[in-house]
Amino acid sequence: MDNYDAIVVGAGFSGLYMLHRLREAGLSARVYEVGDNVGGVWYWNRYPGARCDVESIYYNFTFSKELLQEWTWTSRYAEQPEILAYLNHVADRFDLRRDIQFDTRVVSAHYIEAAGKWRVETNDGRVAMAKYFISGVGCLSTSSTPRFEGLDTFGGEQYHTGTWPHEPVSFEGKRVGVIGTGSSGVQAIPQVARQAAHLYVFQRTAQYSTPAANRPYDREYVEGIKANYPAIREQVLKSWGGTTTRPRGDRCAFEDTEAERRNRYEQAWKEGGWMHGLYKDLVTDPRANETVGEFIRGKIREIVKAPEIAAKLAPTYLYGVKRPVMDTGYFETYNRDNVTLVDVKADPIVKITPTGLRTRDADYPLDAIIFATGYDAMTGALFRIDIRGKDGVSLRDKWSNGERIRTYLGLATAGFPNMFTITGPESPSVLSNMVWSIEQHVEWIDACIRHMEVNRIAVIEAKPQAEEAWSRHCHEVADATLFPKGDSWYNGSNVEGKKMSFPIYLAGISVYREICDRVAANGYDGFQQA
Ligand code: FAD
Ligand code: N01
Repeated sequence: MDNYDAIVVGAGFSGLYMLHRLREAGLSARVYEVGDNVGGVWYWNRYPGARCDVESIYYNFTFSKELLQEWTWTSRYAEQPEILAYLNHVADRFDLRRDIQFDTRVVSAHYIEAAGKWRVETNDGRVAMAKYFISGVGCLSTSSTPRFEGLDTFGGEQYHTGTWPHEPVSFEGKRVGVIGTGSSGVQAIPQVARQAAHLYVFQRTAQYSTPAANRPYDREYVEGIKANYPAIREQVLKSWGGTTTRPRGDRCAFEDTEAERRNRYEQAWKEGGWMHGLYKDLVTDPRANETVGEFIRGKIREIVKAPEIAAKLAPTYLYGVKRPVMDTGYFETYNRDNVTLVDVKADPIVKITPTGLRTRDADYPLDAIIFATGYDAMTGALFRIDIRGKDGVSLRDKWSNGERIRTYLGLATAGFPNMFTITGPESPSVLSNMVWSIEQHVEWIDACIRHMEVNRIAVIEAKPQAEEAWSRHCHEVADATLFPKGDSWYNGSNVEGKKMSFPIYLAGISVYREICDRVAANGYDGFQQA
């Protein structure tokens, strides 16, 4: 049996940086990764059009000045191959691969109280022990395909955006169906439409999408950013979401006149990017929210030539309560002759057939189906591991399958000693620039582990009262916004039968960092240590 100081699951941004810090602390560590290489999301998501939607210059590590200086992004929103190349560069530069075991899934992790260690079993039947068990499994790493009747009978090609083949895929001359119009679908649809003989988009919920306004970076701009990085970092640390792309508005929507609001929205539409931060009450006041919602619907009506298609594409829910999307030519795609929009709320999917897809009212013959149906998010990857803490209690049961998540700071949960969750539920995670949130968590965990090693502490565990208070606070903050009011993967409503308490801390990354730092400065307040 192998023994390590720490076991880390996942070799995306989280696992890679965690491994680096553990090594720097002089600890032995093992990373297990299902894929055959590093990259996480950027290893798996190779669908056409995949790119980040946090600007590239912010969507990278900042822990190494040298790394920051030597890597140069080529466009505002880097494409998947470039981000994957970056993560491979990080792995090589810090010589990380030798402690990563690829093609290996962690199937269980049980806390053995008598030993004060985690017993971790992998799908090759091997067992390893470690004092620390750290999850870097990702919030969006478990793809979800709805259980459509007849799914297995389809004779054509099937893809999910989140597990795209590594070989080139051509849709040339094919009839293709895309199910799903979230970020992945919206990125893929314009690209697939350019290749396919005919593209059918099966839309259940219309999507608020705003232009990305992607552009190549010019060298001068990137050099300017690099020269200025310390100051930029300071600004980002004070921000709500982890970028300075568009500072959050300090006014309410109705403090401006209609014409002023319109100007502001027009300007933002031209610049590209999300719009929910333009006024400070857009995500708290439904009336304010409606002003930006109606602006985007107006844009859809302007872009899409056929009024009946524009009407189907116009979302009616609150803007921002589903993760807003950024696109490159998404709505324009519906002006093409080879694209058909099928509203599957009005005409539901009945089954997949050997030759295509059947809705209640029609049959669609297809050569390929792309499932852009998203993820079993936030808890999916954690629950696929049989994680058991003290007294054999499983994490899945403790959190009632997600309905009653309880964490302390999103980093730890009572009853699961020496276990840490990078970007775990009830941290800012997916409503922030995740790379910065990952760095913050990794550095906090690293400092906590160093504190334990220096002070010869064997066990650290969140106190139940501390996590109860944190969870309550987390919900209070969320309930003061519109976010929990929508159906989205944030609360699991995209996955049949799933229900989740709203699992994201919404006070912003700067407030959150201060709280985490204070907990550490106070000797890990809220944790019991032995
Ligand atoms: P991941 O990258 O998801 O890596 C987790 C790894 O853990 C995976 O490789 C997985 O195979 C492995 N794993 C899981 N379970 C096990 C197991 N049991 N055993 C072994 N290995 C396991 N965020 C942003 O902030 N900005 C963006 O622009 C952005 N774009 C995105 C685009 C896409 C298409 C997607 C899906 C997500 C995007 N995200 C974005 C969110 C993204 O999740 C994070 O930015 C970041 O990549 C997460 O890194 P991670 O290492 O925490 O998780
Ligand atoms: O997944 P989603 P995603 N029948 O859950 C539909 C990140 N990301 O992969 O809304 C028919 O958003 C579902 O419909 P509905 C980002 O955080 C970032 O697109 O549930 N349709 C929806 O339209 C993002 O938010 C980028 O009614 C069904 C779609 O499938 C997150 O990952 C790019 C259905 C799923 O949308 C997830 O995005 C990609 C059914 N039975 C991803 N079930 C960037 O740009 C589901 N749908 C950086």
